[in-house]
Amino acid sequence: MYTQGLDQAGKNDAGNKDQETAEQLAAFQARIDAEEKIEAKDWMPEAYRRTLVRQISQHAHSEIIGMQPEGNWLTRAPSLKRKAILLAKVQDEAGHGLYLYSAAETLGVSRDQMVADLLSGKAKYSSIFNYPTLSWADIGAIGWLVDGAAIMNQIPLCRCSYGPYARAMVRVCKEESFHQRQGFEIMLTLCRGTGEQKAMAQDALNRFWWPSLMMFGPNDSNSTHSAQSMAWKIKRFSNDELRQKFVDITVRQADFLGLNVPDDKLTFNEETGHYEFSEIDWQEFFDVIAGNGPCNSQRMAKRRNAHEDGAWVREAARAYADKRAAQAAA
Ligand code: FAQ
Repeated sequence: MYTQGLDQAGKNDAGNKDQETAEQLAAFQARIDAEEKIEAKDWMPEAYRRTLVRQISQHAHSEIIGMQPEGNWLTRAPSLKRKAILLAKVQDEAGHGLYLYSAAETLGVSRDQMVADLLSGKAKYSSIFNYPTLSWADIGAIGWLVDGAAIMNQIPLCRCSYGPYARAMVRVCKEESFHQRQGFEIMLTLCRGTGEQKAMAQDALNRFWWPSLMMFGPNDSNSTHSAQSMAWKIKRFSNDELRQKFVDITVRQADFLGLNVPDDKLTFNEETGHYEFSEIDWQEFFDVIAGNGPCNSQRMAKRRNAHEDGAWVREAARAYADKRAAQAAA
């Protein structure tokens, strides 16, 4: 297993934040500033390790919970081809979750612990997956907007200072890029279809636009982790910078589709070369991440059931591993 032998990964020599010396911290920052990759067995400040465990595990949980809204349409996809594509996409998301759990494990946290933190509600997952998928067009909107926002955020993560996370993101981004295109293609097909189909696409955009912008996190002024994460080159761009890049690209794609972005104040500023948009409803965002979004309880209930249903698989794997270990010892 990739993570075997990394039991001490990410732990500083003293295993105690109070004993980190100024020299150690300065030498670590110098490595970051020199664009060196930090690897699992390298010395790192305890706060760097904790930040990565938080972000990578939350990212992994998002991929896993994110399978649910799209999984909802697997049995109702409009054709066999659409069903096969959606099935492959949902499986890709499961794979992303697994790479990310593995990357987090290199930091000395167990997968059992990460899953326990998700199931207890201690760990977050992306706000976007707490919205319902009411029509087939929502599957197009998720690919186009949600995967589109995910790529915007994740391409810079391929240059994250922590090697195992950065490397995991390379393949994830390639797959997300395919997901984004398949979503856009669903939207294009609907927009070139009947009036009813186009209205369905518009309705999906209306419901997914603002939640997609919220995916990038709070405004920079309210982002508790950004300054430190940027100094450590975990994040390369701030939440607002990435959100703006996403708006600038996506509004033009909506124009191409002939759809209206649901924002009366959306205007292109010729001087800055950027679109200006309305204030996000931050109350809604904070309600959703506090567990009070439209589907939070449904998503968590489904995940808990799936975890319980999988208990026999974990038991069987454990029994098999014990048997192999006993054979090897004999
Ligand atoms: N939802 O100080 P910041 C995908 C929390 S993958 C929920 O700005 P940070 C693929 C944040 O955790 C989507 N919580 O935090 C797919 C923190 O709370 P904490 C997931 C959020 O970490 C597509 C607090 O607010 N992608 O979509 C959200 O510096 C289709 C303060 O915020 C990633 O996870 C939110 N939207 O920046 C799958 C990418 N935003 O932890 C299936 C990696 C913020 O102190 C289908 N993550 N919070 O309790 C990141 O880049 C960062 O973690 C940010 C947040 C940018 C999300």
